[in-house]
Amino acid sequence: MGVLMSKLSTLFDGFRSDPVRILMLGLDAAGKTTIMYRLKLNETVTTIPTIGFNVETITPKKGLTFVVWDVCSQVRMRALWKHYFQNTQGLIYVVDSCDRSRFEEAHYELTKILEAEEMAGVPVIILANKQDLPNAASCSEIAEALKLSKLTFREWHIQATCATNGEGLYESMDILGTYTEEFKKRQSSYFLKRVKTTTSN
Ligand code: G3D
Ligand code: MG
Repeated sequence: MGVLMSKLSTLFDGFRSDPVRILMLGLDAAGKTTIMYRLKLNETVTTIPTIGFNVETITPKKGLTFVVWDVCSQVRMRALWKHYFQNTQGLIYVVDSCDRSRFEEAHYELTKILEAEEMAGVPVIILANKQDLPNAASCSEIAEALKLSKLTFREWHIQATCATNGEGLYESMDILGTYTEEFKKRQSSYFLKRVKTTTSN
């Protein structure tokens, strides 16, 4: 029994250094694809509305590898988001900080995502993007509009970003890395406890 537990522990230690599966969502035109390629290439790419999804492996810092799924977000396609939830270890939720008229919609969609069973406990980083534009809402204004203080049973953080010059992106990925590490540890200890209970019954 002890040997089995220690083998499982070693197995999960191995998982910890595996790439982390990150889902990036948010309303259309919030800046998701721009963020993805800023992180991947450190340059601003010309984007067209995403059809289907983009998936890229990014390494925001040494020893931290994310596989980021940037899924199309036009209204009629949002019903497909749920098909990407399984095995997600971190969520990046991007908000256009200038588009106050859509904060309520952004809140509605975020709530729906986080209510899904597969997303239970998954940490979330909210990117208050387009901070370079005049009249961009602050993080606290967006936090209030998205009712972030009501988020429970998961770690979250809101970060001001500008995808076109990269400001705030690396800091937020660093925090996400820490959160996903904790999430993976909690998942493996939960799994180990379940194995222990099953084998001792
Ligand atoms: P999406 O993938 O979330 O749908 P995109 O959004 O990455 O396609 O970006 C939508 C538009 O917002 C793009 O402009 C892009 O250049 C712009 N954008 C993204 N991030 C920022 C930012 O931080 N600041 C500013 N000023 N613009 C940003 P176009 O003109 O191509 O539609
Ligand atoms: Mg896109």
